[in-house]
Amino acid sequence: MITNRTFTMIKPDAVANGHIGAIIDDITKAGFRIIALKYTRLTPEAAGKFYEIHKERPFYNDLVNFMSSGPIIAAILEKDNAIEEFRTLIGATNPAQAAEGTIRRKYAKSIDANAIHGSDSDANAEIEGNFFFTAEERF
Ligand code: 3AN
Repeated sequence: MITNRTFTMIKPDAVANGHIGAIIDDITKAGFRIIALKYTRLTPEAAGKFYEIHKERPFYNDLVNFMSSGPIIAAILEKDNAIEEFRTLIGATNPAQAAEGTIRRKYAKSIDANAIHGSDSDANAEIEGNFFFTAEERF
């Protein structure tokens, strides 16, 4: 099991609002190494599959619609203790509760359009990274 990697997406709101460069700058300045990175767009079907884990939650349909509403950045990142450190860097799911200086506090406007995704476990980081990148791209 890989323990020093996480997976992230810069979500459609942050891409549309012109924050790609600033967010990547925050990520690399925090000491994360970029292993793989792509600018892409999720179809509603792909977004539905990616968020299948949330299928029973009341916000599932809105989440799928939002995540397929425009281009995103997908990336695999590496750093010691990556999952925890990255979730600290991005801040709470609800940007109103995110700590000062976190990516969501700086760039997100609402709990649904919250600028960035960060994996919540090593197992999910691997599943999510595999969703977007081939074995060669993840090397
Ligand atoms: P996180 O991304 O912080 O791990 P999760 O895994 O609980 O949060 O939720 C996945 C995504 O679903 C969030 N990033 C957010 O976009 C959306 N979401 C979570 N909770 C809500 C909610 N109460 N209302 C609307 N969207 C939500």
